[in-house]
Amino acid sequence: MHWPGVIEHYREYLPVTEKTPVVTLLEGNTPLIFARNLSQEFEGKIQVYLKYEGLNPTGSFKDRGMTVAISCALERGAKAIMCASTGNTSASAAAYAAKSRLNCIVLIPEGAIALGKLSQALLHGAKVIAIKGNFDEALNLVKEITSKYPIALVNSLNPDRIEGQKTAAFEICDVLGTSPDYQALPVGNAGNITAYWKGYREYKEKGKTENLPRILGFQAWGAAPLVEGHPIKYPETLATAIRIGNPARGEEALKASEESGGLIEKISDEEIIKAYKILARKEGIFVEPASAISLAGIIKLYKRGYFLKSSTSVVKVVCILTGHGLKDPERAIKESSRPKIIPPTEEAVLEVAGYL
Ligand code: AN7
Repeated sequence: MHWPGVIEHYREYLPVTEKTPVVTLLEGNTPLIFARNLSQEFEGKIQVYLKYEGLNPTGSFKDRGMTVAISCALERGAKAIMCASTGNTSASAAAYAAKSRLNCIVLIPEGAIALGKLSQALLHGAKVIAIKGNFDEALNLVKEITSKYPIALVNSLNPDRIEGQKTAAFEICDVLGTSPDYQALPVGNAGNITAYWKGYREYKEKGKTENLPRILGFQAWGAAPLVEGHPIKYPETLATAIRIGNPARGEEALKASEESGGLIEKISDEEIIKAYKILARKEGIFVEPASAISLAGIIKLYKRGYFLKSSTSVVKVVCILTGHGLKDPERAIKESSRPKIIPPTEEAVLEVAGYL
C-alpha cells in the first residue's frame, strides 16, 4: 500500500480542507514492534510493544505535528515560522519549512541540544539562534515575538501540532485492533501526551475502539515539574530533549494521566541509560535517551508491582519511542567502551574477538 502521509490518511480527523496546501514528507505509519525478548523478562505478565517514532522522516514524532502545523500556516498565508526547541522540533520545523519555502527561525538553548538535531536544523537552512538560557526562556521569547510579528509559532502550543500528533494513537489502535491497556511516553513540554490522549478519546467517540488506555507519563528526575508540582527553574538531565522546567501543556498532561487512571512519574538518569541500553541490546532498537524513559518507567512500575493490580491477565503496554538514537551519537559513545586499536593481523583480531 502506498502511504500518503498522516494528513491524507487521517484527513477526516484533522483541521484541513480541500484548500489546505498539504506539505508532507510522508511522515507517520511507523512500526509498532512487539518486543519479544523484553516481554519475556516481564515473566509473561506484560506484552511490550514499541512504537518506533524515530523512523519518521526527520527522526522524531514531531513530524506528525509539523505536517499539519506547516500546512495550516501556509493556508493562512504565513511567510515565516518560529519555534523554541530542545532539538527535535527545530529539526522537523526546518525540514518542513524547506519543503514549503517558508522562512524558519529556531531558538535553542546554547550547548544543550544533541548534535544530530543541530546538524539537521543547520543543513535544512533554518536560522538557528542559540540563547544563553534554557528551553523555557527560549519558548517565552518565541511567544513574545510571534505575538508581535507576522511569524507563525510552531511549538506544540499551536493546536495544529496536537492534531497531527494524535494520529500516532490512531495508528496504534489500527494495528492492535483495540487500544492498549497502558501507554508509556516521555513528557517534556507535554504536547505529545496531550495529543495521544486526544487521539485515543476521539477514536473511542468515533466507535473505532471500545476502550481507553491508562496514560503513563515520565519525566526526568531533575526536570520533573509535573511530579514536583511546581516549575523547575534550572532543569537538568542528560535526556536533553526533555530538559524542560515549565511545560506549556502541563495542566493537560496532568488531566490526561488523571482522567485515564494513569500517572506521571520521575525517572533517574541512571534508569534512563539502563533502558537505553536494554532497547539497543535486547531488541535491536536505537533510540535517544529521552525516548528510553518510556521503558525505564515500565521497568520501575513493574518492580513496584503496579501492573499486578490490573484486571486482565496479560497487560498490553505500548512504549512510545519518540526519537532516533542517531540524534545523539555522542551519548551512545559515552555509554559504550571504545573499540580496541590493534595491529592489522589475524591473530590480534581473533584474540580481541575472544576466539584465541
Ligand atoms: C525525543 O524538540 O520539546 O512532551 O523542542 O524530542 O511533547 O514536549 C522535544 C520533546 C519526548 C517530549 N521525546 O515531548 C523540542 C521538544 C523526544 C523529544 C519529547 C521531546 P513533549
